[in-house]
Amino acid sequence: MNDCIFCRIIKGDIPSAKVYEDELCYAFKDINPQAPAHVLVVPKKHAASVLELGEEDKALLGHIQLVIGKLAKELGVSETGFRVMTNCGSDACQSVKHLHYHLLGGVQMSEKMV
Ligand code: DGP
Repeated sequence: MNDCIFCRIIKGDIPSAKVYEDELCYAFKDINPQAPAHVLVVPKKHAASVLELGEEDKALLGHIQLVIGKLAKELGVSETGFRVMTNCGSDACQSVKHLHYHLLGGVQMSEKMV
């Protein structure tokens, strides 16, 4: 989508600090990091959220989970722990309408989720 900022990042039209890329997904450092390690993992296929994905996307979603684990190791947070979250919709304050997973680590986090 031309007007989607993450699609434009994936295409290279907008610069990003890339940490990983393969045929299905792209990962880059969050512009406004909330933790020492804060990476966004996004599918190359545009979907606003998981609500727009279906059975045909099962392999893609599984692949992203495995990439997140690989990146957690590469970022050095797999031993200490990390958090993975995706915001969906207004109550969750989703600001970019392209499915993305926040990978956060490198700091002791709170037990609170909201
Ligand atoms: P969310 O609130 O879950 O939709 O988070 C969107 C995240 O995307 C937010 O943490 C900031 C990040 N972000 C927004 N625009 C850009 C950008 O142009 N570059 C990078 N690297 N991150 C961005």
